[in-house]
Amino acid sequence: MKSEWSRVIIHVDMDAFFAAVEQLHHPEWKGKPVIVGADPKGGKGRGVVSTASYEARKFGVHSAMPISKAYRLCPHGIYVAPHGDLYSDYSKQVIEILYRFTPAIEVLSIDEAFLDVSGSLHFIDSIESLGKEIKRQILDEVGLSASLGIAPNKSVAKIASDFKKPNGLTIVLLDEIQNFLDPLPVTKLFGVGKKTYESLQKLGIHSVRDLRNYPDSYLESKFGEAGRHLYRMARGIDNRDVQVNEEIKSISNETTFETDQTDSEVLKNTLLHLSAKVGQRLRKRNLKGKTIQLKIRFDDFTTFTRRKTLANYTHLTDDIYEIARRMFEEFHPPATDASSKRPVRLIGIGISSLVDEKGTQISLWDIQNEKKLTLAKTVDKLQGKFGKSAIVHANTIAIKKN
Ligand code: TTP
Ligand code: MG
Repeated sequence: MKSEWSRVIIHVDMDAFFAAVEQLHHPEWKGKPVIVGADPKGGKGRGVVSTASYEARKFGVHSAMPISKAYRLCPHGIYVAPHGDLYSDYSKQVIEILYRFTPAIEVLSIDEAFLDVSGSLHFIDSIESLGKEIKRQILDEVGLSASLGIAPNKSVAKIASDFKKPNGLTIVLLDEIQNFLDPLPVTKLFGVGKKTYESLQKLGIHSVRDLRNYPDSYLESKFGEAGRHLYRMARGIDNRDVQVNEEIKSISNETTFETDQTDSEVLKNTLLHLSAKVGQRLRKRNLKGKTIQLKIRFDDFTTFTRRKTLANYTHLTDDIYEIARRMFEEFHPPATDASSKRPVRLIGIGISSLVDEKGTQISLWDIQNEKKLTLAKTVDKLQGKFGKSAIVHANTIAIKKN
């Protein structure tokens, strides 16, 4: 492949994803303004727009807009409540297609992913035909349209996928990066939020080209570390690798004490705190595990691990703690006095043999899907459902502080 491709990174982003899935399920909604989000209640509704079909965007409706405003702009629109499970299902189908092209995939959210196809180039005729093929397979097999950006790095690829939405395919070669970025508004650069944009505007910086007039040192003096980031982003410099989502085989948390501990109460409280953390992480990922591991490192750095496999899968803090405590007491028997106990430097709890909540072996996608599920599950809901362990968690933090 040509030398302008040091690496080939593809950013895939589905078009109007939630709305497009709704249109797929209701063919009569195709070509119409579909708005997914809160109930507009005739203009009096509270809440926001999740997304809007491109037909609705023509009226000015967009994500995160108050639903009441959307209703004013587009009263004849088709308003739909979100169907999270359905979107997850489609997301899974799309990701499965992407895996045909490379195993080097980083799923960013429910509807976007980076692919590093640098290693697959000898299989293909051209970058363009590869991009077209990915889009074709998604459209033919799933029925949805995606926009792709292809570039030598992640940040340029992401900007490129957004460049010709919907149904776009934008390829930016290494020596085209600067010409591609220069005319764009700085808001297109990764990390330029509202605040940074306002500060940049005050300096008269609107486009990427404007930003490039300022040296590294000036931007750093104005914005600190973020200034150096801006300098690099404006030049399309980004060496970050695609972070391949790996299957999670275990979940663990550990704590190193500032001073070595002999106090069993402190140690057990720490175990409880760690159990709560592990439990929360399992529940958040809709996972359960069967094998609990205790890790303990003493003041002389000797380290032991103990494992115990339960009869049933669990994601409960209490179950994890109970087993961990019993294993811990092998090292620190409750009846012995503190002076004869070895000082502990580090203590950790892990859980493995993971399955999803329904008890089936977890697949790679289920792990990636965890990120997406957090979109739909609000923290409130999580805390409401698992309030007890959230409180335990808080208590044990407090105990540690005292
Ligand atoms: P996006 O990819 O940002 O938006 P989109 O796919 O709807 O439209 P496009 O990419 O063509 O511009 O987000 C993906 C999905 O995430 C979106 O369909 C709905 C959801 N979402 C929200 O629920 N709230 C939000 O504020 C945003 C931005 C997205
Ligand atoms: Mg999208």
